[in-house]
Amino acid sequence: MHWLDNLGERVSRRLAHRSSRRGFLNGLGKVMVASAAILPVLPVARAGNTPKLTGLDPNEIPEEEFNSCDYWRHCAVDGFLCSCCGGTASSCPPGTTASPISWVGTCHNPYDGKDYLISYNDCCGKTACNRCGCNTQTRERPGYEFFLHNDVNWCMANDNSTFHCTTSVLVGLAKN
Ligand code: ABN
Repeated sequence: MHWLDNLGERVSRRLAHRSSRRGFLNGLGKVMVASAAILPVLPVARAGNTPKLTGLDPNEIPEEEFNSCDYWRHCAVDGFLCSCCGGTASSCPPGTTASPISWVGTCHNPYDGKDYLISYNDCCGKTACNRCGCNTQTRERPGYEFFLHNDVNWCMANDNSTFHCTTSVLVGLAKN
């Protein structure tokens, strides 16, 4: 083993002679900076961190989409969306009163693939809001099938039957 000891000593001495601690730290620093720059751009599956949209919470949907007639919850609305008139999709604007009777539609939520019952209650007691007018007709029937027709002023039973806007109240899951 004597020759191996000698060889090891010679190699170590040569290495020590040619390198310095500062040089080693310099190299190590460069490797650390380079890896910090490269690692974040490596392809990593991050899909698990993205919250899955339910389509049920208005706060998770951009206002523009929520106030569009194409938003799934408004699939059978006939009126001005109350969320554009100072109320929300499920509450009337100040100074108006919800109609106790309504048209109930069944809408498909594309976010979770389920069908929901939506009650389209009118808000009554102020002149027509005239913003975000929608007339979507999923599963609506002609006027002679009165209770399957949504082109009706549901404020008719209110003290003040002036129609202002319509809410799209989520009732619950539809049973198929
Ligand atoms: N349900 C909204 C509405 C009000 C008045 C007339 C037609 C439809």
